[in-house]
Amino acid sequence: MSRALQLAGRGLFSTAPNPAVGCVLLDPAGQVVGEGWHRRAGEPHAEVLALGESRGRERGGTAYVTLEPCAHHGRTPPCVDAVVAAAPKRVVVAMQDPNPRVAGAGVRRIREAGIGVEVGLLGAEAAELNRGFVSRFTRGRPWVTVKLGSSIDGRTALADGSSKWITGPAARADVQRLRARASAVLTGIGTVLADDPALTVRDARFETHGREPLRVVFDARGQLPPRARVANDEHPTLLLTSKAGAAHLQAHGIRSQLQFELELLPVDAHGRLAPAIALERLAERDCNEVLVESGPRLAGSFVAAGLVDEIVVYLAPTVLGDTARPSFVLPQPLRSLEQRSRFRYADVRMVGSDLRLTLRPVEDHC
Ligand code: AOF
Ligand code: ZN
Repeated sequence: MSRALQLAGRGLFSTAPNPAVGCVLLDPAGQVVGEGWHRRAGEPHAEVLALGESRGRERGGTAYVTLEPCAHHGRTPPCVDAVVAAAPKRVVVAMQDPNPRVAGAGVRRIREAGIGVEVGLLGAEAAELNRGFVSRFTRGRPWVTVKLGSSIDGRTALADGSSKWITGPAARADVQRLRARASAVLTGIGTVLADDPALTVRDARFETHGREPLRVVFDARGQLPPRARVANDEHPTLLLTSKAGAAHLQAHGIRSQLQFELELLPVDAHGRLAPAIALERLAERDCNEVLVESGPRLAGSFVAAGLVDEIVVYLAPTVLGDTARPSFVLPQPLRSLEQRSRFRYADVRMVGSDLRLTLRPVEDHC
């Protein structure tokens, strides 16, 4: 199963919206006779590729699959039929498929065919690999990672907005890995106006097989400037705005000149777009993982809404002082320490000359 997970990981940057899945087949003597991993949505699933390699030698042996074999007709026929026809003695599955079109039906079919089936081996690792896919089906929203580059005093830019380059080249290259696994990279109009980022994946180390993250811009008031890079290239961009914002873009001719898709969202009393609703819409668009690369307000609104699953901070060994911009601006100041969001350090390591901290929320027990 460990090998199957390793194979599955090869699809990490390319399978979305599908999950990354790996399969290893053993013959009755315990020899590996077939391996497969899912590469792209629309292409064959892991089991079918592994069976193509083993060509019958798996009969009476064992099949290891990191996700329950599918039982539905999607872009490809059900894998469970192929698995049952191959007649292994035993099928070991790391985790059940959260997709309601499968959801236990694959495991049931194998059992009904009289083949031994076990679920749960390295299940946590399999779920972590497909955290976005699992989140989309179980919570109706994507997995959310917030990325920050800051000084040791938590500052991300000088007061005038200048922020290139606080962290080093290795940290910036590492961000490419985060982008490459994301279905969407989300930012605010403030960042577009200040930095004009391209938010694209341009690193051959992360093979996306042509898939690219959707760039999503929160722009409640419709301030997208005509020359914004996110709206002047061939990569896909989605602008989330309000009714008033859309009218503003229309009135300024922005809508017709540029390359982007528009989606209207409701606004709160302060004219702000709600992150929770935006995430629901992104899940409806099959987004598994979202990377937030924004300024302090949008990042702060995600944290305050309890919508952050992971924070990745690249901490540069420098001090920018109190007039520089903070990492997070919360929509409401905290009135007591009890209100603070709590995280734990899940991983800490050096990336070039910077420190990379990975944080996960502490689950509330109250
Ligand atoms: C498997 N093995 O390798 C994958 C599975 O549209 P399709 O046909 O590609 O089906 C996509 C769904 O199939 C996906 O949402 C998930 O439930 C399952 N993915 N299943 O048995 C695989 N990639
Ligand atoms: Zn399948």
